Amino acid sequence: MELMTVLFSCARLNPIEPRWSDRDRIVVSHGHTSPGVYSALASAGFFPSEEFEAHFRQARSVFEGHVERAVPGVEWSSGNLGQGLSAGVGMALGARLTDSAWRTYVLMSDGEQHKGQVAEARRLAVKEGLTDLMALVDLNGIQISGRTAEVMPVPVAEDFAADGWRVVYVDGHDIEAIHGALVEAEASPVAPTAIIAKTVIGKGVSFMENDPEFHGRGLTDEEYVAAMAELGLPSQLAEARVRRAAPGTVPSLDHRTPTLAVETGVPREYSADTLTDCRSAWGTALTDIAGLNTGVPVAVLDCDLAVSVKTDAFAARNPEGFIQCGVGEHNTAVVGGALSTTGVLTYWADFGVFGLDEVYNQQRLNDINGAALKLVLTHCGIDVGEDGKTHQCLDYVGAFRNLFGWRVIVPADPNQTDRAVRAMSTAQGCVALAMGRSKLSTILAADGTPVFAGDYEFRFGETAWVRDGADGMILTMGTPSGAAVAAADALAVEGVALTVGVVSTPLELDAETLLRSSQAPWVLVVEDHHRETGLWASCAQGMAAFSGGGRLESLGVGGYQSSGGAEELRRLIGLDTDGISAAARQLAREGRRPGA
Ligand SMILES: Cc1ncc(C[n+]2csc(CCOP(=O)(O)OP(=O)(O)O)c2C)c(N)n1
Repeated sequence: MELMTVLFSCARLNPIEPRWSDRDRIVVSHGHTSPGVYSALASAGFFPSEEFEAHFRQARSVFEGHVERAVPGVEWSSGNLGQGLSAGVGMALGARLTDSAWRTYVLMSDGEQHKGQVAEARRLAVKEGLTDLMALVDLNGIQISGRTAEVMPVPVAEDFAADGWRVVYVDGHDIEAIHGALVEAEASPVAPTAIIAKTVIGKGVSFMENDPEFHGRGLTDEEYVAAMAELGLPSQLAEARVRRAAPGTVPSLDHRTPTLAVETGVPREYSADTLTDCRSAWGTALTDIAGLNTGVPVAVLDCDLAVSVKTDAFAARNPEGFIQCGVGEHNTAVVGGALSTTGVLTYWADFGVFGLDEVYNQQRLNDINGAALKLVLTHCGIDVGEDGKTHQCLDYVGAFRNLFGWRVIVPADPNQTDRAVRAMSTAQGCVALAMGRSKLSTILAADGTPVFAGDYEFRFGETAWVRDGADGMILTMGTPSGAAVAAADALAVEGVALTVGVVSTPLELDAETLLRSSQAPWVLVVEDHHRETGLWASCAQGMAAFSGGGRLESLGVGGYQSSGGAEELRRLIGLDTDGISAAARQLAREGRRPGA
């Protein structure tokens, strides 16, 4: 309480304008300390204290059990321990990249210091020289299961010091000492500072002090009255209960990150005979955008894969915006999310398995926080080179399907990649762009011209209808799109006319796509993705909603695959032109399912 009270009263905040752009950023990493945070915010004038006391943890109240960005004064929704310091690092980087003077403070607990992500964040803070960043660690020695020394001993101060932080010890109940430490750290910015505050849990209430039982247990009415008496404060139980029955008056703040005025420039064109990878098209579009936007800071995060994910050219041209985070994906995901809320156009490029699968919960929290991270996932599907199954991200659509806000784009060729990069850069919220590794041909219309060039505009939800035929339909996305078109062309020679739809946003199929799928005699979904959770699943759901009667088959990835070249693997599981042709030929022969 003392740490929070001092910090929320001394930091540069504006309760009248909680999102004032130059405010100091305070991240509460131990989100379960919400009653303390709400008390301190109420004391600092953000809302009336009675409001949170009455509506704490009540359904539809903004005062959730773990702090939420929708509450005035709360900077980052937290509660999943071990992530707050990363959010603070992101915000401190934001101050540097936007040339702002805010300071960033992270309130932390001791139990969460065991988390590996905390170490990743500590090191990045030092490496980036974030001297305006401060961690205030509540060293109370107690966590849910008992004494921290027994649950998991962690040399908290030594860890910070070993990673290069300046460490200051204070008595966490001494208001003047806490204030003095804050002032001193601000006056001599030589390193990020950790204030290690020794505290006693339940301080001031004799029967609660230092007792792990009260870490998470609420008080009975009798205990509450006794505790308040010991503290010399009036009991307000009856009044609070009356107020709880009335509606709360503190509205939620819009927690979504506003879009930035980003200049996207003129798209690049890849001609009919170009053979290149979508990764390179992304890297080129990125440097175009960075070059155009001198007024909007652009940051690119990397986890030691810049050459593979094609951000090396950006790094060479914009070293100030290139943040090398090392092999620390959990930290990077949260740094990126938090940084994206500070007025910095933030990209993170990584392999699909690392930028998504490795950090699923971090990306979920970025979504909950209304962040605007632009995530570029390369090496998706089995298209990873010879790395084998540990590196095959087969759920880049399916995993995001579970997160309500994330949007996913799966471009089919370098032309579409270029346009998608430009579109995602101005899109609201978190967007992922998922692509494979190998070089792809340009998708061509029936007349031989590139489909995704010229007048083509990327639009979320829109399917590109690149072939038209009444005998059946192939719906595809991403890497195998070219092979799917080639298969349709091969069948056309045999007298079977197929429609081919190339989907770019598999989680948001438009009505036309669903209607046409429902009306086709059969639909073969071709995707380099887990065959039951990607595009096929979207079609199945959509067609069910349209009560479609056609036959829906999937040609995707049915299990973890071995190492091997992309061509070789595609041939093995039938995702090459021959395999797709064979599957389509079979469906054309069988036609509609009887009764459909
Ligand atoms: C990643 C994660 N794992 C587990 C929990 C459940 N949890 C909530 S509070 C808590 C103990 C926290 O102890 P500490 O970090 O020392 O905080 P404090 O004692 O200050 O409350 C745990 C394990 C969580 N919130 N997040």
